[in-house]
Amino acid sequence: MNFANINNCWSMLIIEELHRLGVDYFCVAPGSRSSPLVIALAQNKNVKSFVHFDERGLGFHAMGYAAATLKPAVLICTSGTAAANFFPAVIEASKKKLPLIVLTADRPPELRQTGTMQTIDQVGIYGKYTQWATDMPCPDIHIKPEFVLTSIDQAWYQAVHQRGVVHINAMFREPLTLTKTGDDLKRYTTALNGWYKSSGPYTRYVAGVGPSGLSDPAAVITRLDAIKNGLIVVGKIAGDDERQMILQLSQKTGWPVFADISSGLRLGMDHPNLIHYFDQLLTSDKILSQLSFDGVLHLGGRITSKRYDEFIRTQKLAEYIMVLNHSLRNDPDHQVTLRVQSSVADFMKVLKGHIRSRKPSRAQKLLFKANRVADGAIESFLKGNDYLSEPGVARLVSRLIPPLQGLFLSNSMPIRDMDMYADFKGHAVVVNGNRGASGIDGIIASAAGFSSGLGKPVTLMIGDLAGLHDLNSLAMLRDLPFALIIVVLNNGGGGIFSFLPVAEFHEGFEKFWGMPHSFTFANTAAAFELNYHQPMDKESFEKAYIKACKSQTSTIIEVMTGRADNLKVHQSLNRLILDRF
Ligand SMILES: Cc1ncc(C[n+]2csc(CCOP(=O)(O)OP(=O)(O)O)c2C)c(N)n1
Ligand SMILES: [Mg+2]
Repeated sequence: MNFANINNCWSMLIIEELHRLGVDYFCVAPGSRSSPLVIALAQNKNVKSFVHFDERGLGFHAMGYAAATLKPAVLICTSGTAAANFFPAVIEASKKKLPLIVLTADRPPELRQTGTMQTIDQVGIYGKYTQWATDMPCPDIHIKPEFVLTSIDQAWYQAVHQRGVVHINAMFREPLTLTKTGDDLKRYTTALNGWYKSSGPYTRYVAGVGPSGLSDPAAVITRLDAIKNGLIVVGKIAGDDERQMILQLSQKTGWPVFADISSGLRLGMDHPNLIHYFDQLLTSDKILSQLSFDGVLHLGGRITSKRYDEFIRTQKLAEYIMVLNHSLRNDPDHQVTLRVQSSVADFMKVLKGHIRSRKPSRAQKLLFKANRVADGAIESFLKGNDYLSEPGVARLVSRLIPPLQGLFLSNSMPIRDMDMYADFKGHAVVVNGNRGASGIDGIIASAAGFSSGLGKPVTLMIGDLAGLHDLNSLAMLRDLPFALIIVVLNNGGGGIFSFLPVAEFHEGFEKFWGMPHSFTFANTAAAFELNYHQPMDKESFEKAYIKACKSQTSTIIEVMTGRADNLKVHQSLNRLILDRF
């Protein structure tokens, strides 16, 4: 390696070491102080980069990439408020336990706290949302170059194996470009000759020596076995193997499965034990009066349905077993009696052969029948009129989405509607959403990063306010390798609030919660050179959606609805389902 100066040397070591660790997606926002890092990035031909001017959107893009790949993306920005704009995405990544490496450039110590421009206190700026953070000194020939490599190795280990966000605040003194300074950098880096010749990282970390089995499998099995009327609840899990294992377990135990939209068991999956419409069924007093569970096996992350939370509070549970692959508490109702830190797959392997076969439970038989009834009711309601309702759009997309796409669901109604009304007879596509902090910020950018990570086109379902919140991120679609099909459900404000008790506060509801507006996305689409459709009925929606998916071009499909109507549609649908029981 040839280095122009010490800044260039350290920066090249940083980028090359990250590449050797398998990190190959660098998200960059332009700026001056970060130039040494970005020059080194441009000089390294083995890594991919993505550039966007708005650090807030870029942060969410990197987070979305990590959500799709479970590999860290690197964020690079200049000094000043640029770094602060990564914060919302850092929070979302941290709450999801996703790996993310944030490299913020900073001024040298002699310029900090001197009133010089574009300088803020960046040290530890993301506070407790980081797994690990360090303030890297300015590149200096008096500091061993091995320090740079071991710092990066440690950052990677913290991000990947400890599952979190790491922040490297990297100070640089001028020159920030390739000006030669006369330092003998060949001699300075002689100790790295072995590293140059190899292709691996300097320090290799080996995690978790030994089998990843449970420390006391017998105790887990005994407690699981003591459950008489069990319920399996599934949040976000890893993949197809885990899905199959869960279905086998439910088959064996006869316990019904409540699977969240993010679980991968909700779309394109049919099995007698899968209760797709459990959220709707839990509104029926008739059904509720017949349900009585004494134990829950909760696999993976939390689930979207609030009704499940309300329901489970009413059950006299002897056991609530939660299996999750990280150590954070995930128990807002303080019900968990046994918490297992494990991947679902490892947990299932331990259980294999130890679970006794039982007949399908009474609850399972009842819920299975009710599930079919609910499916018929939703189908007939949506067939019966041509009006493009929000639940209707969710159902249409779930049925029409091509198998090789991903689906990203915005907070707040789009993810709920898909969870409640999606047709399970469509394709089993990968689903994601920002349920870490449940923000309506950065959704377009997250979906774009998710698409890059998946290496597939993505359909994004988003409300109008969440869309307006992240307009800047439409600019990144031009450089996205795959199309983003954005279905905007424009109900002229915050539709979710009509479902909440605050809707009764008539004096200020519209102004402070509903936030009515008459903006549409037609001119927005034109400004960002995106295709645009505004279908008025179901048939034209279907046509527009199929056309957009085929076109492989990023498209906005805007559906105009109304908040008051939306509330009524949800109520009528629910009534129709209940009437059939
Ligand atoms: C960053 C952020 N600000 C505010 C909120 C509170 N909030 C939750 S949903 C919502 C309204 C969303 O409106 P829209 O995107 O149009 O979706 P709709 O509810 O109409 O489906 C707001 C403001 C939030 N979750 N995140
Ligand atoms: Mg809205």
